[in-house]
Amino acid sequence: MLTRINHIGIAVKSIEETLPFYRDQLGMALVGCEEVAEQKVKVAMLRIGDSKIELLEPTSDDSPVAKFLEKSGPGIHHVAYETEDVQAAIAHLVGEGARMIDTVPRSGAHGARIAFIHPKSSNGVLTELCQPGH
Ligand code: CMX
Repeated sequence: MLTRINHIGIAVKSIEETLPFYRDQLGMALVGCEEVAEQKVKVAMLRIGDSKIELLEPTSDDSPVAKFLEKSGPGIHHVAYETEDVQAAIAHLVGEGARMIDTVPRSGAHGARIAFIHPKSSNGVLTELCQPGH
C-alpha cells in the first residue's frame, strides 16, 4: 500500500533563515518553493536521495503550523508516506479502524493528493498519505 517515505515535514519560523542549513551546510538540492494557501503554509522542498525534506512556514497567525510552533517549537511536524492510490489507502485504513483527519484527499504541495491520519491513531506522529502529482 505504501511504497516509501515521500518526505518529512519540518515546521520552521522562517524558510529564509532555515534554508542555508539544509541547502548549504547539508548540501541538499532545493526542488522548489510554493505556497499552499488553503493550508496557510509556505513550503520549500529539498531532495535527499529518493526522499525529500519539506520545510513548512506559517503564512498567518491562525495557520495550523503557527499553532504547532507555538505549542512545540520548531521541529518535525509530520511524516509522509507515498502511495500510488491515496483513496484506496484511506479506504484500507478506515477498514482497519484508523481515525482519519481526511477521508477525502486534499491538495498538497507540488500537485500531490494527500490525506492525514489523526495523531491519536498514529501514536502522536502526524502521518500523511501522499499520492504524487504528475
Ligand atoms: N503532530 C502531532 N499532533 C498534531 C500535529 C502534529 N504536527 N498537528 C496537530 N496535531 C494534533 C492536535 O494537537 C489535535 O490534538 P487534540 O485532538 O488532542 O487536540 C489533533 O491533532 C487535531 O489537530 P487540529 O489542528 O485540531 O485539527 P485540524 O483538523 O484543524 O487540522 C491538520 C489537522 C493536521 C491538518 C493541521 O493541524 C495541519 O497541520 N495542517 C497543515 C498541514 C500541512 O503540513 N500542509 C502542508 C502541505 C502538505 C504537503 O504537501 O505535505
